[in-house]
This record gives sequence, structure tokens and C-alpha cells, in this order.
Amino acid sequence: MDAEYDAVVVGAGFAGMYMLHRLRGLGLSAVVLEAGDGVGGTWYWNRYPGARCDSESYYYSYSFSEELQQEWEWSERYPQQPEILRYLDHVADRFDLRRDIRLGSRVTEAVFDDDTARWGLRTDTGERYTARYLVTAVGCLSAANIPRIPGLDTFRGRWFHTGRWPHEGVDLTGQRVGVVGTGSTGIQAIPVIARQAEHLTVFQRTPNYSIPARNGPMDAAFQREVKAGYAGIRRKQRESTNGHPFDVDPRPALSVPDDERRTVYEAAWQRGGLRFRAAFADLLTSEEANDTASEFIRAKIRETVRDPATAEALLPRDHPFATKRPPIDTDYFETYNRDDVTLVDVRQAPIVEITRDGVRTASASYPLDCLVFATGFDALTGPLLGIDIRGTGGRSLRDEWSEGPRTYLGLQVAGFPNMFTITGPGSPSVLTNMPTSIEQHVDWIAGCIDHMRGRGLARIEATEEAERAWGEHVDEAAHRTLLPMAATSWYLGANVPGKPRVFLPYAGGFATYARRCDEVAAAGYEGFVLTPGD
Ligand code: N01
Repeated sequence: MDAEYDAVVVGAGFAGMYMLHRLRGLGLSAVVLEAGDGVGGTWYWNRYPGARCDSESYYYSYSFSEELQQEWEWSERYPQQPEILRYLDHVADRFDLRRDIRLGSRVTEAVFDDDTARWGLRTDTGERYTARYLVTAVGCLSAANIPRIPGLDTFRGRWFHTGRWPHEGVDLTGQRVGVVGTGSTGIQAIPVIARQAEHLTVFQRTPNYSIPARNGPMDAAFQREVKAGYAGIRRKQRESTNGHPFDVDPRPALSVPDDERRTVYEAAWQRGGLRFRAAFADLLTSEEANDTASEFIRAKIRETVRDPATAEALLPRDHPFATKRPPIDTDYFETYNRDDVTLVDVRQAPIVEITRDGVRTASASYPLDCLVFATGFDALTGPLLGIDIRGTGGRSLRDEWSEGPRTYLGLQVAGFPNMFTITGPGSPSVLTNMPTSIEQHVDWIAGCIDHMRGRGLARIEATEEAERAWGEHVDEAAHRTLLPMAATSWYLGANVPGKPRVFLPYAGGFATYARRCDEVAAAGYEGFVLTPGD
């Protein structure tokens, strides 16, 4: 027997839990199906050494409940994974969400029934659900990208992907460890692994810019100030480009004299964190401006890393700063001054195979006891295409997106009525502070469902025309920035062999995007067809 609901939500991370809360508030019956054995999504799975949020704790959090934001105490400037997971567990309990969350239920199939205008879902445990609305809250970075390197199955040591780290932890003491990948994850993990392992070998394909995090304990006076000023902080987040409560320096980088510009960068470097991007207004729109920031960071790397050949290999040169998601770190470049850490440039000498004993590149072999893949994710589309989703007339989302995703506002796909995709491709998502984007999407979806129920509407579907126009706008917004210049960026799908090269998130800015969503709703859901039903 199918379990019948008004809405099924897939995923119990930040997005799925808040969606459930809002759906309940509308009086809908709703269930959340979650593959993991606990809530938390990204923060349930990513338990690698050093896993920590790159956004600051006081605003990487829900804003929907004043009581919640007043009662929760963050202990550090950047929260560690266990602390964020505790927070999300607290949210699940505080809002009594668990009774409608089914853990250990991976959705394998979702099929729209044209006759009933309802979705039918199936899980890997054989359970079946039907619902009027399907809301995907599957996360943007949840489908692990494990490179297909020949010989991995012959490796005698242990290997792990950072996004599937064992819950009991991994003791790396006395081990020869290899890390593949120097994105945000690798850059967080490498210093921590280096302190534990006997020897660490880092296999780097693309050198990365990284800014010091300057983490530290949360100052009690600052915490009090934040709590007193939350209304203003949240407003600022919602009026911003990236969902962070930062002021961007309004000046173009080249409008100030060289020494003043260096002073601005130095102050931003010392303050630390993603706010470095806000040092000048045009870092992501002018190559000349960006060059000044990129060169400042390269000089810092040269200053930090003692061995000139290693420093040279660590210098990012093939893309402008922040055109790939900028990592932030604690002692990343300093780690290469350790005698027990080796950097291997696999762009110079690619990995050829994994043997029983370790990794063999085109120029040498590296014996290892443990191999860590910090190789990222099949971002944005991977988690959705991992489910066999069928819309009207049995059309398959995998087929529809074979040349890249097409969405309207990153919220819906033409031909897939009543399916909403929280932080889907074509929305600002990964270019922003995720909880801000998640709350905006959930609120919009809740408003839309409320509108439909109030008017006896049973079905909402994006038009192909609206979808096409939005796709063009997403592309145009990306090309108004330097973002497409990073040829190896996962924003473009470039990290997954064979994935279509389409700029995935919407680069027009969070506030602009949210305004557009509100205008669409105010115009009676312009670009959607709404149909009455029972
Ligand atoms: O993944 P990545 P990530 N051989 O794709 C390399 C978020 N995040 O997990 O650049 C050798 O960025 C790949 O090389 P290249 C954040 O949004 C947030 O680090 O493709 N190398 C790259 O160096 C972030 O951006 C937090 O040439 C291979 C690395 O692996 C996103 O997650 C913390 C390879 C992958 O980097 C993803 O970050 C951590 C191969 N076959 C992450 N395949 C927060 O704190 C890939 N690589 C919120």
C-alpha cells in the first residue's frame, strides 16, 4: 500500500527540515525521506578530519525562528562539523520534526501520474509513497565524485572519499597517507591529516587560492552583540549578493593607489575568511582588478612556503581568484614546510594507476597505507539525477538534462509539474551562504503551495518558454562575471568527466534573484501554468 501525503520532501538537511516545518505550518501532511541514518545532510556525511564551515557560525544558521537564534550558542567563529550536526539535531527535536522523517530511506524513483496529478515515489527499502507535491532537498554537494582510476580495487590499503567518511573516524597515526584533491575539502583536511600521519603525500591537479580562516573561540561580547542585532544581520544577508552580512568595498580595485590597495588586501588577509572577496567591488568583474588580488595571494604563498620549487607548484595561475569557490584554511600553505609532507603535481605527471601498494604517476610511485579522495562532488545535478525522476508522459529527467540542466528559476523543470527543487541548478545556491538561499526557496515554495490550495489549484508547471528564457539569463549572468574563466571549476561541471559544461548556479546575485522570485509570485506565478483540480 502506498503511504499518501500532501507532500514528500527528499532529504533531511538544512533544506528538508525547514521545508517540513513550513509545510506543517500550512496544515499539509508531509513526510521527509532521508537516505542517511540521521538528519543533517551535508553535515551528516562530511566527517573528514578538519571538516568545518567556511561561513561564520552566527549567520550560517536558520533565521526563521527568533527563539532558535537567541537560544543557540556557537562556540567558534567557524563551526566544526560535529557542532553543526548538534545544531541540526537540536532543530529536529525543538520543532518536533523527527516523527515525520523516515531515515535510511533512499528515494530511487519518482514518477508523476498524469491522471491524478500526483507523484509516486519508491525507496530502496521498497516503500512507496504518493503525494501531490514533490520537493527535492537533496543538497548541491551530496553525490560523491570518486575518480575512476585504474587499479583502485587492487589497493591493499584503506581508501575513503571525504564526503563518505566513516562515522567512527579513521586513525591515521603511523600511516603513509595520500590525499587526492586540493579544493576546499582537501585544503581543510590536509593540515589536520599531516599532524596525524607518519607521512602525507598530496596529489594536486590544480593549485588553489586560499585565504586564512583566522578561526578562534566565539567571543562572548560579540555573541551578545550578534543576538541583539540579528534583525539587521539577517536583513543585510538578504540584501546581499552572496547571502553573507558583509559590506563590499564600493571602490574598484584600480581606483586606489598601489600602496593603499595592498593595505586593504593585507587587512582583509589578516581578518581572514571569505570576506576577502569583498575587498573591492570589481574583483569578479574586471580581470585587471582581479589580477591585483590574485597576485597578492601568490606573493603570500611564496612568503609562506620555504621551498621555492614547492611554492612555485602551489601558485594558482590558470584561473582568476574566486572564479573557483575560494577555500579558506588554517595553516594550509604552512603545512608544506613540514618534512613529512610531499606535494606531487599530477598535472605535470598524471596519476596512471593505483597499485596494490599505492599510487603510480607518470614519473614515480608513492607507497601508501591510506588514500583519501578529496575529489569533490557531481555538483547540483548529480543528486537529482541519482533518482530516476519521470515527469509528464513518462519523460525522464536524465534524458531532459543530457546536455545540461534546464530549469525555471532553479525551482521547477518544465514537464515535471508540482516538483520543486530547493537550491536547484539555475538558482544562486552554491554561490551563496546556503542557509540563506535555502530559506528563501523554502519560503517561496510554501507561499506557492499556499496560493494553490487557497484557489483550488492542483497543478503547477513551468512553461518551456519561461525555462528557456531563464536558462539564457543564467548564462548571461555568468558571462557578466569572470566565473566562466575557471576551466576546471565544478561550477561548470568540469570536475566530472563527461558532464556537460554548463555554468550551473545563477550568478546574478542573491538579492536580485530573490526579488525576481517575488515578482513572479506577485504576478500570479508568471511563467508557470496553474491548473485547477480537486
Ligand atoms: O571539491 P572540489 P571539494 N585526479 O571539486 C581534484 C564546498 N565545501 O570537496 O581542480 C586528481 O572543489 C580537483 O582538481 P581540479 C565548497 O563549496 C564547503 O574540495 O578539478 N585530482 C580539486 O582539486 C567547495 O567548493 C565547505 O583540477 C582530482 C579537488 O579534487 C565544494 O564543497 C568545506 C581528480 C576537488 O575539489 C567542493 O569542495 C568543504 C582526479 N581524477 C567543501 N578529480 C564548507 O566549509 C578531482 N580532483 C562550507
